[in-house]
Amino acid sequence: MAIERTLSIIKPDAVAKNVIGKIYSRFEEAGLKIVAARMVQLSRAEAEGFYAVHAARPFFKDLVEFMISGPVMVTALEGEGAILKNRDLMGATDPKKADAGTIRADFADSIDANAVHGSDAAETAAVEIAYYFPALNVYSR
Ligand code: RTP
Ligand code: MG
Repeated sequence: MAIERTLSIIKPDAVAKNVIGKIYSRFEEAGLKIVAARMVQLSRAEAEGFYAVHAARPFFKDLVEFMISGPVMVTALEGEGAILKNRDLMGATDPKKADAGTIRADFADSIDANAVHGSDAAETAAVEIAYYFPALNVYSR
């Protein structure tokens, strides 16, 4: 399988719970490398832009409010099949439906406060990584 990059965001609920390190350990144990990272307090405009694909959905306003409720940890991950691997580690969007042992099953409280974001395809991964990191600040290793 090809080496890919994907964007992870540890959302405000998980940052507030002080589990950044525990979530990073899941990535590392699965063979994903952290190749860029920043803690960011998103502005409303940034959160709306990031989730623009969901702008017409009924949950959009709550999603934006939640994403700006505190700092997030934005991380670029690299590894074999990184996009799908990260989605598997995350578990289902609704933590009640997430498999045992996934990040959302273990750290998320609700479908709104669901601990992590992960890119869902190669195209979105490229756009999302570029949204947060100039190419020079992503370190393949
Ligand atoms: P994410 O983009 O954050 O990684 O989450 P995802 O792919 O698993 O889910 P997505 O469909 O992209 O939805 C983005 C976020 O919107 C919230 N959501 N709420 N109430 C609802 O029915 C609902 N559906 C989605 C979730 O917080 C989800 O992470
Ligand atoms: Mg999504």
